[in-house]
Amino acid sequence: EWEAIETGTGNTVYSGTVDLTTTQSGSTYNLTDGARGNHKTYNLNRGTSGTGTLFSGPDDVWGNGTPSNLESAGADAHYGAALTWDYYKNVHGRSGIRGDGVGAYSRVHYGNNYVNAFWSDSCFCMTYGDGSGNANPLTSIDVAAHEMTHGLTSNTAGLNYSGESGGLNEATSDIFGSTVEFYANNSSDVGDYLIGEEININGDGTPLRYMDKPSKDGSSKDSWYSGIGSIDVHYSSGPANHFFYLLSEGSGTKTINGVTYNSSTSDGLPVTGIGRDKAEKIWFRALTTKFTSTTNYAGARTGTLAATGELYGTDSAEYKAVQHAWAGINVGT
Ligand code: ASN
Ligand code: ZN
Ligand code: CA
Repeated sequence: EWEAIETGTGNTVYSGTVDLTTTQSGSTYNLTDGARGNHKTYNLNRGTSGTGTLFSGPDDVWGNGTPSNLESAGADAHYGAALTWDYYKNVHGRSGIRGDGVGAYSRVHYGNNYVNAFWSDSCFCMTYGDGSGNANPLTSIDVAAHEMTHGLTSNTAGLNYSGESGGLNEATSDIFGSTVEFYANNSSDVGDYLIGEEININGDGTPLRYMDKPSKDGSSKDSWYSGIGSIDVHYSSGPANHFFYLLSEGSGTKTINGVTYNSSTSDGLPVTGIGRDKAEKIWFRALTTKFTSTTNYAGARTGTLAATGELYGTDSAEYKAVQHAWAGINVGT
């Protein structure tokens, strides 16, 4: 049966009212993104297995902006997946997670009071819980892009999810979670170097993670040290997140989109940022052409320097900034 590509309206929980790409089949609309590899968004309706049901209905309006309407989080997830698709396509020239133009799918309303979201290689899909009290679905832009980026990492570098490579895997998801949020340019969920600031995961409105100073979460590390491979990958990601912030924005105090950051270096030396547009190209090139499953922090330094040399030359200000940013988190000199 023929399906027409349509533009519907999503009334999301976190990102206001947005356009969603959908399909129409007869008199029924579906949350199937006909412009992005037919990425579909399903409602698990608090179940924990299978796909549940594809979001569908008689009109092309999805949700009402509150989590109690189960379409609302579906709209967030569909929007986040579309943004992440567009970001990789338009900024990095990659069509879909595998680069083959094929969409993944999303499942929302996983379980009851489930405070997590995750990517799975086996289903080629991402899944979102509704958070504490089912009141804070984990469907913000940065979380969606974080999870989808785990799919990208699996299909490129394949960074093992333990030890230092695991921290680099997690940081890659935080880095592109943040850059997708900036790319979205959404006035309700503005770009920042914070992860999960929308989803109230701590119950007090604070973000899950901070890229300018990762230790602000109480557990993540700001700089590399010899034992970092034995802590949780969501904490050993800290130095690489910090590297990316320093490379993009530089050390010191800076306010962006109303958030004030304060980033210092382990060697006390200043870093001059090269801007996010260049930093994200360096990390993507390193991830997709230099890193392997066993890349550690020292290897990430080597890989990003090689990528930077190819993009900007080894005599460039960009190359020096990459050296200084790694030195600022105690990797190399
Ligand atoms: N939300 C978590 C993450 O993407 C799930 C996990 O621990 N893998 O990192
Ligand atoms: Zn992750
Ligand atoms: Ca964020």
